[in-house]
Amino acid sequence: MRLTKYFLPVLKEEPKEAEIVSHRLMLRAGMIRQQASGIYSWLPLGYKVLQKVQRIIEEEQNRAGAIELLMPTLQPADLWRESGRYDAYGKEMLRIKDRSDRDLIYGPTNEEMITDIFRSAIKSYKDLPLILYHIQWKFRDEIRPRFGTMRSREFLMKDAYTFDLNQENAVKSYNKMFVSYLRTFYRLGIPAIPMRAETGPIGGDLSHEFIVLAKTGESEVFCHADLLEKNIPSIDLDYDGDLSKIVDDWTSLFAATEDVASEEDLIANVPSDKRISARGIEVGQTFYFADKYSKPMGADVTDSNGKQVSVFCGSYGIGLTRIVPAIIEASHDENGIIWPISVAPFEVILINLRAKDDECSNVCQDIYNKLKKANIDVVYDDRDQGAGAKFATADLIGIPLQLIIGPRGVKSGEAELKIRKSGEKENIPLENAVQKIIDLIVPNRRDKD
Ligand code: P5A
Repeated sequence: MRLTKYFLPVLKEEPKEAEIVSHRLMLRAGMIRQQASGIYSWLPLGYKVLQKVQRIIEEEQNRAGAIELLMPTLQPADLWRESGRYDAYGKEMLRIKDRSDRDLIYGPTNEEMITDIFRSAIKSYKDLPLILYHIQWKFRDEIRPRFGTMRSREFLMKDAYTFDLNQENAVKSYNKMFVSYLRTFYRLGIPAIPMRAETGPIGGDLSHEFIVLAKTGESEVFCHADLLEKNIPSIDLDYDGDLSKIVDDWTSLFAATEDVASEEDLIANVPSDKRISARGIEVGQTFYFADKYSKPMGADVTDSNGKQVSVFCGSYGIGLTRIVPAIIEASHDENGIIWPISVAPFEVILINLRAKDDECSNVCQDIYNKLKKANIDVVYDDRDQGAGAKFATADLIGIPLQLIIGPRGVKSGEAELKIRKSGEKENIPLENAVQKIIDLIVPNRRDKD
């Protein structure tokens, strides 16, 4: 992509409405635009990040054996009357009438609809276990939407649903999602800690919130410091093997949100030098609620004795539009965003310091072509602007590598390579530039570990 042909409406001034750094930087970097309270457009740069986040989540869900489908945003109220949640959900649910006066809702979640899909097709224990998921917009009429897309009214969620014959198998499915979440957040550059949590309007008696520690986080949390040092299960993991050891390893150390535990619990359960009392961002949550929906909605299967039984279920959410600001909260400096390579909107920015100089532009064009050919996601700053403005934009939008080429370097056969994260700069021979970038990017995409 060439910046002269792109749509990147960066802001010069500090947006006054933004209270936290991620919101400020997403507005300044031209990633989002607010259209109404808690409702946002995703501009090209932001949308590119959101799509990379989505791809990683899909890869890890698929790896764990979940199957993707797509349910609509609008749902008939009658489904929610069957489960009893139409009245129970309260004012957060956006209720709509169509022209025939039928009640619809804009889905805040999909337990009812997936249960309806399940019961229409699955009748036998032989078709279990089953894990289905989709990535779709949700609406919750939050009292206090704030912090940009961190807590919005319309937001993009990945929601998975597991169906099993009995509790023992349902726990195996829960563990699959639990482990896949550890891997997903690691790949997104925000290793998240699973913590015991309240179940709220989703229900059930077992739940974990996946928390990224951050000063600006909305949740008060307590945990054992060793959880920050744990290893993430590798890509060679066998999802059909026994995952209970991994889950036990993570859940045996104390970690809980303030809704289920207190500072006193932390003191009672964790040695003094290992106590963490902090704030965090909830990027995902898992629930096991057995037959809460399957029973009232008649989602039964015949078991091996020919008996009809309600299926045992769980649901598993990740907030995609919250993950983007969560990554920024975890990774930025005073000049702007610092993207992890795995979700960076572009992996490299090629900065032409003299767009009007033919020789310099030819060298840049050649390197640009070679990087594209090598499948490096590159953006080419070919704008006719001063060096200072170009460096400021590159830092603000957080591209991990900056390859800087000017007329002097072209004469001496050198380019400058800057690493956004460390600020390190190095002169490299022009003829090695492409290979050097490949070597820095490809092994750090986190798609092979
Ligand atoms: C699990 C999947 C559920 O809704 N039903 C289907 C269950 N869980 S949840 O915890 O309520 O939401 C899942 C994740 O969605 C994100 N999220 C939000 N993101 C932005 N703005 C909001 N207002 C918002 N509400 C929820 C969170 O990441 C949450 O973990």
